[in-house]
Amino acid sequence: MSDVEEQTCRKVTAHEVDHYAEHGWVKLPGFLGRGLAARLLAMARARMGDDGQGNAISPMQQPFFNPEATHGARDPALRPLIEGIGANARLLMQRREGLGVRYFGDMFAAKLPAASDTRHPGAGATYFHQDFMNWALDRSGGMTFWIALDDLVPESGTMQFFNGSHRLGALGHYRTYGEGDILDDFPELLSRCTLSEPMSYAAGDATVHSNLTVHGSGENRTTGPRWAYIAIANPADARWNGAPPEAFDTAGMTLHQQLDDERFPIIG
Ligand SMILES: O=C(O)CCC(=O)C(=O)O
Repeated sequence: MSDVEEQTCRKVTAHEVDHYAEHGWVKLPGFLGRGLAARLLAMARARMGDDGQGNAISPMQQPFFNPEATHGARDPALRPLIEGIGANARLLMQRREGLGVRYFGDMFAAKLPAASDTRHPGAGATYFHQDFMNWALDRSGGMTFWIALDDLVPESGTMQFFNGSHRLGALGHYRTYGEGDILDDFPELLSRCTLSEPMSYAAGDATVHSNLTVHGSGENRTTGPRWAYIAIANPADARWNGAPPEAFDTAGMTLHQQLDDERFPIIG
């Protein structure tokens, strides 16, 4: 493998682009080489500890995983990967000629073992939801690259997707389902879409899902953290819709402005 490949991801194939368009998600085997996946895992462990709980508790508390923001767009060690992800997002997005892709965020995501006592939130199941409403943007098209940093099996709490659910429109904010999930409000998902099996990933494999695709994952029933790296991309013309997002600070922003280049640089 060349030095360049060791710093970034491979390119998606035409078949993968078609799968994403049809199903709203796609699996990317060998998206990162094993060397890069191992380096990212070492970085995650250095920042979060071997138990995935050594970092500060995130203000954005949710049961899905313990997050550690990585600010990859301004980290020289991560920037080549972020740009590789941007280039792939552009291929998957299939928007108008010349429209770029913006960085939106990236983080390590350690789903903590359900059976052990944890200091952090993040040891629950990821109940089924869409991402779009939480991003406070005026248009969809954005997507999440979810990259396994370790070999992961369904018992680790791996991703599942409702096939084609990206065509069903906006199905509510993930914090509005009380003790339940999206299926309480939208049981028709079960008749209108099939559900993928929980994924198995080798370290470096990824899935990408649209921000309108309903997804979730089970509890981590293993004894160690489930290590993933998540990077999010949006169309370059995305604008703030005026809602208070969890993902970014809106101080100084004006309604319907495009995301700024400083925090959300063009990456593809
Ligand atoms: O890692 C998980 O379990 C959930 C991830 C997720 O919801 C997302 O990447 O949008």
